[in-house]
Amino acid sequence: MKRGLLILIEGLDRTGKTTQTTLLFEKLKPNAKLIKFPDRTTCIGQLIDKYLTENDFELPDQSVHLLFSANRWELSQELQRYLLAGKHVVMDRYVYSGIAYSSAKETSGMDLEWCLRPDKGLIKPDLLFFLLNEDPSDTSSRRGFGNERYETLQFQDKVKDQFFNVFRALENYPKPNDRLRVLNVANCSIEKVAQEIWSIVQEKLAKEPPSEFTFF
Ligand code: 2DT
Repeated sequence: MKRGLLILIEGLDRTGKTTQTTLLFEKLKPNAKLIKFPDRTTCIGQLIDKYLTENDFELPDQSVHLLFSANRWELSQELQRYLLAGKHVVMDRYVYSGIAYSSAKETSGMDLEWCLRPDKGLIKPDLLFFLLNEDPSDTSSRRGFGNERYETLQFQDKVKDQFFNVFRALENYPKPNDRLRVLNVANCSIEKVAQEIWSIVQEKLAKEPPSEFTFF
């Protein structure tokens, strides 16, 4: 049986990731699953949620990083099972967010290599979309921005730089790459972005799917 594709959508806060993952999932249904990280429903996910939403709940940055990674490992076998059963998995955030957000915390001494280590061995996506809003002040005007930890313009700017450092380190960015597509979504309608994503996904689906997994 052909295995399913792992399609990941990454980006800064409020760039439309969740909307786009949902729209793509709807198009691929019923042969698809939707996975969002952090998955706040698991025991580890509940701790992460408390950290993100309660300002007085403090944890060392290193512990938080490891919790996010542990949250991915919690779902890793399920993920592999879905893909092997031929289901496509649409994913909202993953390892790239994990590294970019943690390494943007400059005082904690967690560099890219440190951050990647606990995620080593997780399945790599077949397609990775990075939604970029070139004007971050635009993002902040979206509903709900500022409610959670990390949602400040200054921090988002650092995270953006770190995303590109991660892409340089892991995906050979800016050289052409089969996996990574950077989409500038500033001033684009939801429908236009969805269309662009869908045409790239269809192109990928038309090709012979890779039988082997690649891992971080
Ligand atoms: P959402 O707003 O998408 O629910 O994310 N984050 C996420 C990390 O710091 N590390 C990770 O590994 C992941 C997956 C990004 C909540 C916040 O959690 C951050 C924003």
